[in-house]
Amino acid sequence: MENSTTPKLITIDRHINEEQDLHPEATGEFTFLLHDFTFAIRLIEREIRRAGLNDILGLTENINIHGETVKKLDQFAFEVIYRAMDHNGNLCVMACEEANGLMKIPEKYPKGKYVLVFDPLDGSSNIDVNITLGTIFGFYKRLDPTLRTDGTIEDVLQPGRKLVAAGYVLYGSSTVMVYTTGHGVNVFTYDPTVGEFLLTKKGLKMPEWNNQYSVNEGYYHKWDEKFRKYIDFIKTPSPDKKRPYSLRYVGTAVADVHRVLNYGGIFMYPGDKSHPQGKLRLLYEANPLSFVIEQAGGRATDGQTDILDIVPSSIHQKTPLFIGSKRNVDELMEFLNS
Ligand code: AHM
Ligand code: MG
Repeated sequence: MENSTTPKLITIDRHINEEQDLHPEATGEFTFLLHDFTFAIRLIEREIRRAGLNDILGLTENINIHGETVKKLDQFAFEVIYRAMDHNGNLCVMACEEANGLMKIPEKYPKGKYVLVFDPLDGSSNIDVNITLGTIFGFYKRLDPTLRTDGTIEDVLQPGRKLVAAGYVLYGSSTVMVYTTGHGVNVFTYDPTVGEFLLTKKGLKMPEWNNQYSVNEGYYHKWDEKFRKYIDFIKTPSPDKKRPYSLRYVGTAVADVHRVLNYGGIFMYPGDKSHPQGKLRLLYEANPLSFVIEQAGGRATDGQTDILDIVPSSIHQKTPLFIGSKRNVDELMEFLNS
């Protein structure tokens, strides 16, 4: 039987091991971390796929730090990730959209050299209506990796440029994990029959341009003049038929950015009169998504600074986000800088 051209079947664990082999200095700690993280993701994926059957839809009685009512599935995802990651000895601290302060590693467990930041369930408003959800994550090395003490706020407040790995999981028509360690973007698709993530795209590069845009245009009246002009421009028909652009908006950042990653175009969540910093969080959403998009050849900015160069000053800091194909973001910047 001819099998020399058949692509290799690679699980995410195998892929992580192979990447580790490229770094002789690697201790294997990071491999363990990702192994535990993908285990948590499998549990979340199982719960999402059974949502509606397992009394998990709807609200809890808790209000989170952002004043939003926490949904049951949000709470579940948050707890599962924390419980899968708190005891493996490789993390020194975690921070997450749903927790008020830093999430410490319990005293009884050893502390390691990595920091985890995450948005356990992105797209909460879509939970009860069967629309695509996501999980976003990023790993940093702590500032002094030789320490074995609790991680500090300084360990968490590092710019996105310092991420050692980041990505997201998209619970869509299938579940995919999109992941980078700074050596290109790899996509793994979950096979629920065997419980494994399998490598389905390696070194993904995004289109340089596309005439699709994604933004909550209901806020048009609150945007500043320059941004409105850009939106008016991309909707105005042009003789070469490249405009008007098509609008696509799911309302789950992971889903909107994933479409942009694959098809090209631009996703935007700008600041506005009542929310100058927009809605999305720098640490848990903008940074990991921007790391992926840059690694795929795209661009991400807050309108002035590349997202990955912003030095955070607080863990729940928000930022305007303009992210996508390089030429699309460049075009927007011409309007913002005019
Ligand atoms: P969440 O993490 O609480 O779900 O909030 C973030 C979500 C993003 O996924 C999405 O892009 C945005 O909120 C949608 O906000 P809006 O409803 O204002 O368009
Ligand atoms: Mg979110």
